[in-house]
Amino acid sequence: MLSRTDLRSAVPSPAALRTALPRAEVDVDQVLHRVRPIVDDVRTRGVEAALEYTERFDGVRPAGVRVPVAELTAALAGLDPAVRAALEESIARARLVHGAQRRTDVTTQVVPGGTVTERWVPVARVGLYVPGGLAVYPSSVVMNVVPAQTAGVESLVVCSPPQSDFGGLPHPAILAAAALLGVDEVWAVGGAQAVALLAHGGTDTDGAELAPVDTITGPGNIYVTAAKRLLRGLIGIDSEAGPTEIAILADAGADPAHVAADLISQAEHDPLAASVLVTDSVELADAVDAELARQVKATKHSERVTTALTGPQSGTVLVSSVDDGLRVVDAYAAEHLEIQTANAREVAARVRNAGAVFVGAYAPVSLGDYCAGSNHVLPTGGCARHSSGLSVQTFLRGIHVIDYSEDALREVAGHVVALAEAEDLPAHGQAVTVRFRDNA
Ligand code: HSO
Ligand code: ZN
Repeated sequence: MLSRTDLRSAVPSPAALRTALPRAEVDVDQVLHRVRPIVDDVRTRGVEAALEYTERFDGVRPAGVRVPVAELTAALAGLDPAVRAALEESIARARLVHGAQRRTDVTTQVVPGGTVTERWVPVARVGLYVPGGLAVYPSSVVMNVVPAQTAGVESLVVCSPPQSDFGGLPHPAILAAAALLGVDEVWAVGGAQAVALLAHGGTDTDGAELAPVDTITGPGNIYVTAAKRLLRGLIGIDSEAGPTEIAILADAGADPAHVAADLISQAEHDPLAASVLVTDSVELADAVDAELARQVKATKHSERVTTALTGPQSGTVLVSSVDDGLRVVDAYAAEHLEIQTANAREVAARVRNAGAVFVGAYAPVSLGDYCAGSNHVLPTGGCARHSSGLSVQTFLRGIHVIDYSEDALREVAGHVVALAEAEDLPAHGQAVTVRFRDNA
């Protein structure tokens, strides 16, 4: 079922591997010209423009942007108790992990009387985008809200497209998740117009202010991503989210039924999702193919899964050893990487590039999607080579605070003046020497 790339005779260089490996082409640039007028229009006409685009693209026109708090409470009351319990567990584990990861301020004494402190300060207001579309993900509300709250962000707004099936409100599971997390500001708007409204703010139909945000996070379709790219700078963003990816590095000892199930689990997200198996065992590759044929038939979203698994972005890569496999998965830099080999922990410790690493037979990606405590908003499309997933850090800024006494400044004054002269910026040196002229 999966196409094969055979690298058993030689593994190309990391640069050459980038083109040898399967990967979806998602060209955000190509939609920028369609998204720019929407963003500009929402900047000048605000809510009125956003509601017009909502009507055009989502086929529904809510009375206003802000969802009444009573709707959040009602959605939570109507939530299936089993789903509520699962969300509560997911939130508790995410709070545990993210809480332990919040950075603390670091003060370094450079000389007696001279210190530099790195102070971690949360951004003031954050917009969390939660897509509608193919699937509805209350778990993504958890994954966006928990790190922001843990960072100490005081003002949070969740934004999600209104659904005609639910009376022009975002999906009730999204509203319930927001309520469970203590978020009371939800806007019923999606797509590029949502991102533009979050960035610029506006006035709701009832005259209430919709305050602009400082940072926007959360995955979305290509139009949402394009809008985030256009507005980056005015606002901070997380890394751009492309279709989901799973890579599995497995040897002959892996269970083909588990490997196949995990490949299918992420293919289920999107026809463009990528499922990549990297193995040194042809027998395993064959057994996984047989399992895929069997399991795909039985899975609910088999059409979408089949499209994803047979697309050019998915496939099996044959290598001659686990070490070579590591070179391949490092070059690929998957959003999710499972290690299903002997000594999985030791192999996982050698991984350099991945959004998240799942170790051994009992850590499937779905665990991380919902209930591991880790974050599931992760870099895709090879961005794991340079970026991390969403974390408490995304919502903090490290501010350097410089505190020097008179003596500490006097001690280093000569060096400041020398560097200022060398750069032909004598006024810089002057700003130091002026302080010591009287008592020199
Ligand atoms: N695997 C997705 C996240 C998700 N899975 C949400 C289920 N719900 C991207 O990491
Ligand atoms: Zn998933």
